Amino acid sequence: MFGVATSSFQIEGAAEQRLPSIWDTFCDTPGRIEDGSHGATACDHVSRYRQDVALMADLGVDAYRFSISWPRVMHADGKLNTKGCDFYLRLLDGLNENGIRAFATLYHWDLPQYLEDRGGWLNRDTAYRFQEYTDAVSRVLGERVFSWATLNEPLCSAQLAYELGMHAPGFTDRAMAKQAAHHLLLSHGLGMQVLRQNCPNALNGIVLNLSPCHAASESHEDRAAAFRADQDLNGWYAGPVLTGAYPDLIDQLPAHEVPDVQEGDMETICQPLGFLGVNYYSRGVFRAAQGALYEDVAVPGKPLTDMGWEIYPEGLVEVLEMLSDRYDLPPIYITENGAAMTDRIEGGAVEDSSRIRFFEQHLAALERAIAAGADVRGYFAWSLMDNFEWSYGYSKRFGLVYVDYETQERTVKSSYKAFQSMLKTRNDRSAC
Ligand code: IFM
Repeated sequence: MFGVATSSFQIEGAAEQRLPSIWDTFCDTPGRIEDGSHGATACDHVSRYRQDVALMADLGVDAYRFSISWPRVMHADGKLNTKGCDFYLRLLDGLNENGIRAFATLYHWDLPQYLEDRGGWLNRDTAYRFQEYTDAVSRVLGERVFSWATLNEPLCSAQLAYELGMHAPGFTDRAMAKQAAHHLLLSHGLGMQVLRQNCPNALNGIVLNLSPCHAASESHEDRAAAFRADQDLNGWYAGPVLTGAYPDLIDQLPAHEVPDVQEGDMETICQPLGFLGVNYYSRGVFRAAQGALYEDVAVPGKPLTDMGWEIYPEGLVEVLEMLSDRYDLPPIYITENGAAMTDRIEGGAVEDSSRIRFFEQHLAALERAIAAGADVRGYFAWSLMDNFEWSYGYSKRFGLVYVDYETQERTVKSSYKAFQSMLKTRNDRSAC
């Protein structure tokens, strides 16, 4: 199954038709977004979704992964906002009419601001509010959705948002990050219970971002640092979800950084999964550092994307191997993979050959992983179109479709045409 992915805050716009989210507040805070921009309009997808669905139909994808904006579909009193839901009903109808399967993510970082005002993910109650939201939304949209994911990349919602200050709400405290991570994981477990009840025939799961963690040198110290990084970045999320336990790193944390885990939480978090979504972008290289669990280092001379991330296709094989070595796995979907490149529109065209090469290399790596036994059922390119890249604003372009943010004109890039031709060749072959 091949698809493309997006998320609500990054593309939807129509901010005036929903409640504010933590990302509105973050964008309103000077200095938080690199280019000083705001996600309020983004790709104006709420008005232009028909055109965007047509672009997907023309691309020939089997599936579309998008997220639902919690502040669009719920009122602050916990009641469903039926007007907000109508947008998703129309979108889902459009997808279904074109034979495109809907992969809906419930939480891709746009927490309603009213919940942040009550403590956000530091407040255990937010996990129960997530369960309530999951229940309301899955009852209304459930029949039209092929697959539900509870969370997208809880690592980012916890670490980037509470420890590194790079994402909303922008705190810089590891103890907070660990507590937020626990409540996010709890919300996943509570959400899964509801999804199993309301949508037993859907493919229900979670999406994690995973990266191989390499040591900067063969020294014992650097290898130990890379091992800690792996536990902190990968195991902290995959472990609880797939085995019901945090990695051993939990015993090395100072007491005030150990999250409050209540009786039964780990069982709640470890629910049977219909699928595991894996987002893969790059590897990490780590060394030991005074006063830190690990420090990441840039390896000179490696090919980089416009995000400064190393292009490392073999990492996809390594991540899939690591998962199967460690866990009993459900079927896997690569729910995001892609690259920001310095695209230029010239004469109405965008020649993004470096992105085409990126996809070719990663799909070849995926083929190797599947040949080695990985049970991967689908692959989603990030992203359908250029969009609001969080704290980088509109300065980074990941799309197969170029967006002119002044006019909202969409222009398909060469990578879109390459993806389209790959899908067409596949369909022609399977017809023989
Ligand atoms: O744009 C993000 C997306 O929201 C989550 N995964 C990584 C992408 C690129 O940074």
